[in-house]
Amino acid sequence: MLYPQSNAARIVMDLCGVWDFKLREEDAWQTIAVPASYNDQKADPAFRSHCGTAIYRTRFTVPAMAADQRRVLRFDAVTHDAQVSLNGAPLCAHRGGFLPFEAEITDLVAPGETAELVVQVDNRISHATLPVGNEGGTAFFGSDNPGIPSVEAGKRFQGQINLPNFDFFNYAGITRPVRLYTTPKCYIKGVTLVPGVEGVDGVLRYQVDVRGTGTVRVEIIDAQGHCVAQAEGAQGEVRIPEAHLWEPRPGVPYLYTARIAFDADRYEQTFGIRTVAVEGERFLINGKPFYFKGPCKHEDAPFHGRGLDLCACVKDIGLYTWLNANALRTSHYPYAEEMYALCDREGIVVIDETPAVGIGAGAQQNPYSTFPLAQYHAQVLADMIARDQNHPCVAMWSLGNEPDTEHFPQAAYDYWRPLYELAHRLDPQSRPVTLVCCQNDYTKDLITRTMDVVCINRYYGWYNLSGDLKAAKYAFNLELDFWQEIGKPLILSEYGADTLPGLHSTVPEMFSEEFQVAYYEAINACLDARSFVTGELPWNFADFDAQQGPMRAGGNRKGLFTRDRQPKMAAHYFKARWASLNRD
Ligand code: E8X
Repeated sequence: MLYPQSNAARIVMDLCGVWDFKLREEDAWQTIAVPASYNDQKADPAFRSHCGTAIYRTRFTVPAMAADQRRVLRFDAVTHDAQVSLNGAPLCAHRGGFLPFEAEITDLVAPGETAELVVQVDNRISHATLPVGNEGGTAFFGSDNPGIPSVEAGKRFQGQINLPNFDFFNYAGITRPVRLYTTPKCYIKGVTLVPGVEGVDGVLRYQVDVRGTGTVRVEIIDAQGHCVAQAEGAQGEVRIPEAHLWEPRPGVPYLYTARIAFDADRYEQTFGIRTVAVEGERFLINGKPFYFKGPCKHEDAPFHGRGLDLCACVKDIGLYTWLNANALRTSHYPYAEEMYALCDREGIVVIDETPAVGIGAGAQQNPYSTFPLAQYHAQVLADMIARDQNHPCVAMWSLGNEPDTEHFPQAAYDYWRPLYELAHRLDPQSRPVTLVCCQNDYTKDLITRTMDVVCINRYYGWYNLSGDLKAAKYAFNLELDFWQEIGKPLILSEYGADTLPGLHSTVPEMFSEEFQVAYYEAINACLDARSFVTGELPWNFADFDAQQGPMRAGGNRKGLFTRDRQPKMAAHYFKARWASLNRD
């Protein structure tokens, strides 16, 4: 699904702004900002605890200048499920809160006519959603006292509530832009670009999916605006003499533009000439070993919640540069398209992750035979790849985060291996694929070791061997001995310590800034001693909001930065480390 583009042939009308809103049908209309999560926009506690549908409403008028064009409504993301109606009639529905969907309205609203748009947004999570919600029991890190009559009665009194099986606030709403865009009747529906390198030349295989009849013309425009190659036909290959490669930071992330014409339609797709591969224990970009260094993130900011905040995106990527970072993982869901475009421009390598987090229910329940997810998960993976496939910054796909891979190892293998193969089949660039593994009994885990890159989240010294960094190093090295034998590149895809800014201790103890630095020094010493380690992704870039509970004091505090992006000591530590870290 192409990102909306305003040009000589197309119009984009932004429908963002202040809409009407109510949590329940019987409520009075209130104001709400779009795009943004609704949860933090009002002081009403119901906005944080709501479980169910909420209702958005707006009106828009189709411009007369769009008279002879296709007219399409596009929602970049509505979290989690959407039912959309136009002038009181059902228009479309979408399941899943992190990928775009659209509906053509050409024959439904005439130019000059004003239409009413109503969006019902459902924030409920369960064993059938991604991310996963618990059904009964508690939320992630929740405390439970099973069997105590008064507690059981209290749970019944609670009625239906969301129980996230994940550690981030279950933000909801119209979280990314809503637009009305137009195309000519004969139009460009999709663009697939597969870059390659031959000697000093770039080679671009392309495919343009069109509707209608006509000739496809492609011009390749360099960063200086010069046409350096051209081709005709809906698919083909163009050679770009002496191409400038897209290089991750601190290299030059050089971008070209494919300028496409089809009948009266026009579309411009930026791309980069770069190659990505895994060879032995190395991750290669443009044939050179690449070491991932950069914190995992969340889409999380004050007021907006998980809603697109372009200023926060620019600020955050600027802080990645400040950190001397070169990579990020889109934990734990596909981010807004604007973030990938920023990473393309800034040379930040992205591990693009599906919203498959929380697939597990402990040793007593096999999630792979009881959570109805497999088909839906495959669809979400396909939609994510289709959306993000042309971004040079995307170097690897992550099928999900921290599923149960130890209690039912064969069932886990049978669930995840087909998704691994599907990702390789669907991605025209067949990029490396991983699955981010939770702290577990890695000797029982059959699937993690089969990925192109082993990604493990490990919290030695925090969630286990808490505060004892000597024991943490000893235990982590024992596990690294195991992975050494597997012979795959390994990324430590999460490690971290909750840290209260301003809490200091001469003897580094947990939650102090000194401990956070000492923790990273200890674990990084283990990584530095292993040649098969190809990346370090601290958890997390910044403090972020999470489900309240006895383990969360104002959210998850493992940030290198505070939630308002002020550096803790660990941010300065990594800035210095990554400035001089020359690993390959
Ligand atoms: C944490 C992180 C959480 O925020 C992230 O979304 C997934 C968790 C640690 C593993 N990984 O809690 O800060 C929790 C293991 C439980 C023993």
